[in-house]
This record gives sequence, C-alpha cells and structure tokens, in this order.
Amino acid sequence: MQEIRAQLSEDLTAATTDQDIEAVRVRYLGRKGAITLLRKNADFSAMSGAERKRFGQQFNELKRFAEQQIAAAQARQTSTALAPPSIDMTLPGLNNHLGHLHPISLVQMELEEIFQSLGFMILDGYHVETDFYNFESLNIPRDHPARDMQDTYWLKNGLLLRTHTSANQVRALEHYGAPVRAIFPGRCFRNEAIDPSHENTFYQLEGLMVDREISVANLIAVMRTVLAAIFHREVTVRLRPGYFPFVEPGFELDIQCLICAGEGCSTCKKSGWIELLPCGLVHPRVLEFGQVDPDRYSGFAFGLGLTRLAMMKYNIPDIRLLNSGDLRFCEQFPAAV
Ligand code: FA5
Repeated sequence: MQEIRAQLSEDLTAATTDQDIEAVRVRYLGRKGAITLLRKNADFSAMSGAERKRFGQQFNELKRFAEQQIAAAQARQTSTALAPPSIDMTLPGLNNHLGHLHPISLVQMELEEIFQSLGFMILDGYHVETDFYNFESLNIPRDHPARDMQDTYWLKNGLLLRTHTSANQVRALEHYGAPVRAIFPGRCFRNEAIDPSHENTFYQLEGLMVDREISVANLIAVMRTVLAAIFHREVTVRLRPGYFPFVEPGFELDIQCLICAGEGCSTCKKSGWIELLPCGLVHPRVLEFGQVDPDRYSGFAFGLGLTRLAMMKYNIPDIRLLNSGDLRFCEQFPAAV
C-alpha cells in the first residue's frame, strides 16, 4: 500500500492534462485499477480477525487518499485552463485595416484639384431642391416637354430630389454674381430603369464660368485641359449638337469608350462612344434669373457624368458595382490614408 501511494503521487505530478489525470484515475481506481485489485485479490481467509480489520482500515485510507489527490489534481487543471493566456510581448502587432476610397470619390478629388488650379471654386448644393432651381430658373417652365427628359422623384411637399447638378447654377449666380467660376460635384436622382450604364442614383460634376466675352472656344479649351489631366492621356472626343433649354448653343461631348477602345461593348451600348459631357453657353434667361446682365456677361456650363467618368477611368464594366457596397470591389482602389 505504501508503494501504491508513492507511485500514485508520482503519476499525478507527471499528469499535465485532463486526459492524463483520467488515465491515472483508471489505473488506480478503475475496475481493474491497482487499488481496486488490492481488495479483490486479498486472501481474507488467511488473515486473523485483527489483521482483516487493519487491512480494511489501511485500504479505506489509501482509497480516500487516492480519491482526494485525483480530485485536487482535476481542480488544479481546471483553474489553469481558465487562467488568461500569458501575453507574448515580442509578437508583432495586428495591422489596422484601412478603408478604401470609392472610385467616385477618387475621381471627384482629382477633378476638384484640376479645377481649383484653373481658378474654380468648389460649391455644394442640396439633394432636395425646389422646382424653381431644378427646372424653372433653367428655362424649363412647368409643362415644358424638356421636363420629360429627366424622370423626377417628386416629394409629397412639392419639393424634388434634384435630377441634375445644374440646379446649383442660379443659386451660385444669385450668391456670387459675375464674374464667377465654380464647380458643383454631387449626387443626383432619377426614376430610371437600372442597366449597366444607368443608375437611379449617380454623380455629376457641374461647371459654370461666367465672365466678359466667354465663348465656345473657352469651353472647348477648358474641357480639353480637364479631360487630358484626368485620363493622363489624350482622349478622342466628338462634339454633337445637343439640346438643353438652359444653354444656347448646346452640345454633347462624347469620348471614345476607353473600356473597348471604340470597338463596342455593353458599357457603350456597342456604339464605341460614351456620352460624357453635355455643355453649352449659358442661356441669357438663366443669367437673368441669376440677376446677371446678359448684355454684359456670357458664360459656359457643363454637366459631367462623374459616375460614368469613374467607370471609364477605372475600367468598371457595370455601373451597379459602384452602389453595390461590395467590399471586394472597393478594396481594389487605393486605401484612404
Ligand atoms: C444634364 O443633366 C444636364 N444638366 C447637363 C448640362 C449641364 C447640360 C450644363 C448643359 C449645361 P444629362 O441628362 O444628359 O444632362 O446628364 C448629364 C450626364 O449625367 C450624362 O452625360 C451622364 O454621364 C450622366 N447621367 C445621366 N443620367 C444618368 C444615369 N441614370 N446614370 C448614370 N449617369 C447618368
């Protein structure tokens, strides 16, 4: 019994896991364990009454000792397992995950810099607009067929979600007068069917320059400078006559599709051209609405499709990716630092 007691203590000291301790318990107290067998194999017929009594006492004492020691080892093991892991101060730290700039933000930031270098202010506007600034002050009176060019989200209170950033033109003229050079980047809304190149929520960047003797030549020069700067290369453009009630003359400036190099793809609807930039000379009625004398001043305006420009610049084949909120898409663009 002395030997078993000593051996049990030694085995428990060496046991480091739950499984080790359980194995010790089975080895000593299991059905065929050393302590269990001690009693099973004892030859009580060869013992006197006093010897039987002493054996019984010593056996019970050994069994109690074994049970206590095993229970204590199990308790020790549980408390070690719950203890907090030690901290290894030499391990490298975890990297902070940086967010990524959305491609529209990237293009917008780049354009803002280019226009600022040309002396343009950057102005903000309102997503919710009045009929006056979105339509009427732009020479689009009620019942004018041009209102159908843009499917409008009307609010119950008579206001609307602006359909274009041109809504800022008369606001800027009223506030700053002439001469003025400003751009208004921002989100626009149209109740349109969504396809690879149309969204109901998209971005435009409006530009307005009003001064003495501004002509189409100034408009073309500014547009060429800006497009070359943003694409970092010469871009093939074409001008078509375009109708917008708030410019006269009006143009559509198209760029050759950079995704298919003019071959025709789903983004350019197989035409090889992307309608990018409607523009023209500010209509005298609009100047009048902005309290600017059209006999003294003239100007040009343009409404750049910022969303489409981002698609061209970054070869994004489907406009729906931009509003998808899919991080795998955003993570392809430079991190915000
Ligand atoms: C306008 O919105 C005029 N306000 C632009 C303008 C400004 C003309 C100043 C003259 C002077 P338009 O409806 O064509 O025009 O839209 C301008 C650009 O916005 C388009 O060329 C296109 O690039 C972009 N755009 C229009 N609708 C959508 C749409 N549903 N999804 C994505 N981009 C769009």
